[in-house]
Parts: sequence; C-alpha cells; structure tokens
Amino acid sequence: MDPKERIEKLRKTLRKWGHEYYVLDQPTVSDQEYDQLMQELINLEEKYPEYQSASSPTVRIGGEVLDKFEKVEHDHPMMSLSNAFNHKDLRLFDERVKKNTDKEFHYFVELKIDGLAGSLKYQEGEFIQAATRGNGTIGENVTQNVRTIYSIPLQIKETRPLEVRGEIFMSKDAFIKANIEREDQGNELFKNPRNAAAGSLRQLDSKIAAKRQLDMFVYSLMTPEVFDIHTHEEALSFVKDLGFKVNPLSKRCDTIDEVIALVEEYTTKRNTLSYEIDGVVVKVNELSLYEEIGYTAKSPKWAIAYKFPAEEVITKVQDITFQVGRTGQITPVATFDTVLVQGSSVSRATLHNEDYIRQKDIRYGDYVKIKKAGDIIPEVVSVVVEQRPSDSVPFDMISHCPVCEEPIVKKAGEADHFCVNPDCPAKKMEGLVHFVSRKAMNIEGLGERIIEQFYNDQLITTIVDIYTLKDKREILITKEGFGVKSIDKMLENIEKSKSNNAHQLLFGLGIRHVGEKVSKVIMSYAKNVFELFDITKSDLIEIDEIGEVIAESVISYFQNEENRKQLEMLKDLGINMTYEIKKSDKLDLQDKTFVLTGKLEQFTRNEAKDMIELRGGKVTGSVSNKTDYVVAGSDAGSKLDKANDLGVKVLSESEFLDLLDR
Ligand code: 0OW
Repeated sequence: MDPKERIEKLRKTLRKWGHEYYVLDQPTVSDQEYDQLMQELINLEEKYPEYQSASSPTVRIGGEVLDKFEKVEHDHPMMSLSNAFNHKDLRLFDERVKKNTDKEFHYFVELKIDGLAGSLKYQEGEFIQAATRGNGTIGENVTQNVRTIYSIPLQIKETRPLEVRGEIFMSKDAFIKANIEREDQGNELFKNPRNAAAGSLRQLDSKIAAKRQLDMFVYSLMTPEVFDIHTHEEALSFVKDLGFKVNPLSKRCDTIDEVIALVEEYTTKRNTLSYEIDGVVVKVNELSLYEEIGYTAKSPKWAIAYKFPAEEVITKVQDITFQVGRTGQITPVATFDTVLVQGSSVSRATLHNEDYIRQKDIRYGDYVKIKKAGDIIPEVVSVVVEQRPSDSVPFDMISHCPVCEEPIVKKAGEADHFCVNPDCPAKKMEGLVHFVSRKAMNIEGLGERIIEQFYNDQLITTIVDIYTLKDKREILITKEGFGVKSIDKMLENIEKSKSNNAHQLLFGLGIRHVGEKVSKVIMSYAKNVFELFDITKSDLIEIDEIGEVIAESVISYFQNEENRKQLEMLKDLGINMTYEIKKSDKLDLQDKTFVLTGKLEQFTRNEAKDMIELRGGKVTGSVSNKTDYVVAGSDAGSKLDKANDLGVKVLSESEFLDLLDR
C-alpha cells in the first residue's frame, strides 16, 4: 500500500477507535494497539509532510502559545436559560407554553451539565472553529484548546456547513487531578469543576488545556431545517450519528408530570454521575413551534432549567469548637461526622455567633440539617428536635479565649465575642494567614496549613520571620511533607512579594477597619507607608471615604512602637513601601463611568473594579445616560437590558480585556 493510502487508512481506523473510546466509552482495542497505530501514523506524517492534514488524529495539541483570544461573533445568539426552582415553577412553565401554542407538543428532558457553553463549527466536514458563549453575542475563539478535547471529532461525514453547541465540562475525576496539580505547584485550587473547566478553556497555552482532560456534551444543532430535522430528539440522534458525544440520559416526555417524575429520578441519581450537574433542562421537542412560543431578551420561552434545591443532609453535632480570627473575633463551629453535601464532603459548619446558636437552640449531640447552597460554606439550617437526646442541655457560650485563656468580651449591641489579648497566638497566626493571602501579599504556596505548622514549629511567628525564612532553608527541605521543589518555589514567591504595591502591604498588616479598598485609598494619598507614622487624624479624615473610626484605627496602629519597629525591619529586608499607580495605567480611563453586570470568568467584580479605578475610571452600581460602558459577563441581568435601552456601549469580557490591554 502506498504511504498516502496507508496514512488515510490509519487515520480512519484511529478516528473509529477514538470515537469508541472517548465518545461511546466502549473501546474495542487495547490502549497499546491504539498507541501503536498512532505512533505509526506520526512517523508516516513526519516522513511524508506533504500528506499532513489539520484533521489528522495526530493533531490535537496546537503549536504556538496565544497572547490573547480573538473575538468571535456568533451567527445566532447563544442564549441562557430561565430557571425553575420547584415543581410549581415547572407547571407554570408548562402553562405558559400551552398559552403560546395550541398545537400538540412533547418535552425533551436533559441533564443540566455544570460546565460552560461552547459552539463548534464545521465546514467541508472539517472542524474549523470553537467559541465560548461570552455575553451571548460575542465569544472568544478557543479553537486551539477545544481541539484537545478527544470526544470532539476533527472530521465528520457531513460536508455542509454545520454548527453544534454544547456544554464543555470537566469530570469529577479530572477536577480532582487538576487540583492535585494546582496544589503541587502552590497555586490556588479550583473551587469546583465548572471553574476548573472555565479556567482550563481560557489557557493561552493549549498544552496546559490538553492536560486538564476537558470533555463536552453536545445539546444543540443549529439550522436543523438545513438537514431536514424537525424535533430536538432527531437533532441529537443526528449529531450523535456524526460522532459527537450526547448525554445518554436525555429523554422525551409526553407530559409535565412525566417531566417532574424524571426530575425526581435525576435528583437522586446526581451524585452517582462522573460529572457535576446543577439541574435538568426541559425543552419543547417540536422545533417548528420555537418561533411561535418565542423568546425573551436572554432566553427561549420553549425551554427552562430546573435547578436542584440546595441539598440538605442530617448529621449529628459531635462538638462545638471556637475559631479565633486575626481580629480576635470568636466564631463557634459545629463539627460533625463527615457527610456528602452537593457532591463535596463536609465535616464542619459555621454557627456564626452565640445569638445564632440560641435562636436555633443548637446543642451538643443534636441531630441537625446542614445545607450547602452553591459554593458558599455549609450552614446549620435547623435542629431535628425529635432526635434530641433526653439529657441534652442548652448551649453555654465560653467566657475565655480557647487559645490564650484570656477573658473574651462582647460589646453591647454587637453579636460577636472577641479575644482582646494582643499576644493571643490564634490572632497572630490568623494575622499571618491574612498577610500572605491573595489580596494582601499574595504569597502562593504559603497557605493556612503551612502557616499553622510553621507557627507551631516556631519557624514563623511574625511577619518578619516570613522574610528571613530563606535562612532556614536547610531545615525546611528536610521537613516531612515538603520537597526541595516546593520549598524553593515558596521561598521564590516570598522574595517576589517584596515588590508588591504598598497597598497590599498595608492591607496585609490587618489593621481593623482597613480593608483592601481602604488600603488603596489611603496609599494613593500617602504614597509611602512611612508617611503614616506621623499622619494626623485630620489628614486622614480629609481623604474621601475615610471616617473617624478608620482614622482612629490607623493612628493607633502607627503610634504603636512594636508596629513601627516591624515596618522598619521589613523595609531593611527589602519590602517595597511605596505606592505607585503602575506606569502602564496611564489613567486612560479618566472620568469614564463603568457598570459591571453578570459573571466574569477572568476577574472577580472587585478585581475588575480595581483595574478600572487604577486607570482613573469610576464604577457605579446602576446604569444611567451618564454611564460610558457596561461590562456584561455571563448571565447578565437587567442592567444589560437597561444599557441596550439607553444605547450605552456594552462590552463583553473579552472587549473589556481588549480595552485594558490597549
Ligand atoms: N448546561 C446544559 C444545557 C443544556 C440551550 C439551547 C437554547 C438555550 C439553552 O446542559 N443541556 N441545554 C441547553 O440548551 N443549554 C444548556 O446550558 C446552558 C447554555 C447557556 C447557559 C447554560 O449553560
């Protein structure tokens, strides 16, 4: 067989085997056989470059690292879904659909995969482009990274132009693996598979994206009429036949009662799946009714997403312990037998303060209902009084700090108790954790667990100790659980933090009432930390947004001899004490007013706000005709509608990135 034929044959076979393995999850050959043939194809393609093809199974990981993602305008908007939170909402949806059409219809029910929406385009049977949803109209070109998703065919037998859409996700196992790697590199962990998938898809280097094992379930075929398809069910079997991965648990239902029964079934099945779902999507099956049933600005009226209720589980309160924060605040915490809530294991829940405990009458040994809605920390919802032991007694708040045994105080009218001992080890430890945290000095690889261990080993008891830690390198690399690589990476990050902007240092000092934003406001006025040594209260109050309480807290901190000495030592150790508006931020957004709406992938709201303020811009909470830009993330709300009504310029996240990179 001549090489061209052999190459074609190998590609055909490897595509078939790849489809069986990655899409159907039913491999018919061993990994060795697959790898052997792949290697033969790689060798042949190297030997005969004239036969190279972008859709060869050997071409999954792209070449160059991108410096940013190009924008992509969607041919049809990528809409979001309106939500149903209970059976009643589902019935109301059913009634609305029936009001909008008198024709007969069925429902089609799918799991709501918890990932991010993506669009795939094919021409002449070749995969040519993938894009994120963005703000629904403009997305980002992520073709390079999507090529690395093995369940996505690079070539299909349909040669007419075709677009499919689906949910790009990371399986639970891939998520755990990704976080192990993040931990090893001393990076911040992904909160959940959705964030991990979004973060991986936004990698500019597709070699990194490839390692994250992204996957995709296709749930939409665009322009179905072109392929003479009339129902959603036919559309899914059409794309499945082309080699796309379609969720096997989708099902047609004739009535809303059947839908509700299926929703209940999926709710119980949820934790047995190898990927996260956050609900169920219900769609009208007959495509011809979509126009008639209609759309809102953001979502179709012929579909709805049923969101699972925040899961509640019952467990027994084994103990109530008390955390002492860096400000001395005492937080009671219920500890209990580990339970699975919303797919993650939970063994503690905050009890906020004494009032909260009294109001719910939570006692040692009680059986309680725990809830974890979304990604917030778990909370005790209520006590299962019927299961309360007969000898149980009401909870009594402690009177002394559990760490330093000094008396604790609760100010009149305040709910929280505080340890007021300045030398309380718990406060010092929490203070160090705060100092290294992301929004303060952002020392990656030096997390809470390590701070606690190094504190107890007397390696770090003050901030200055952090910057002299490198002198103890020989001790550190022999410590249990640490390697040369992770220690050197940590020491490198400590050194790097010396050049942080001074507002991060000020925030890291943990002065009461001086948060991240106030630190920036003060430093943009004082310019150097040492200016605060002799600043007067009236100077401080002069500053916009600085009131009496903050001014007094700052003055008392910098009048304290210990604190002054510590800052002198930090300066001698090379920590930057000055605040500069970074030169690249040449205030090119001076007097521009922004409103942020929806969920941004790249930034938190605060980070986006900081970027704008650093450039002289202003961020307000509501859209008016004075607004220059509305930055619309995903699931943007009424502010986006108002911007469109007022003709205010709307920026997608990628356009906002472009504006900042200008
Ligand atoms: N996440 C999903 C899912 C689904 C689209 C079609 C028209 C409007 C929504 O599993 N199974 N089906 C759809 O249908 N959307 C889904 O996810 C949406 C897409 C955008 C926001 C949600 O992720």
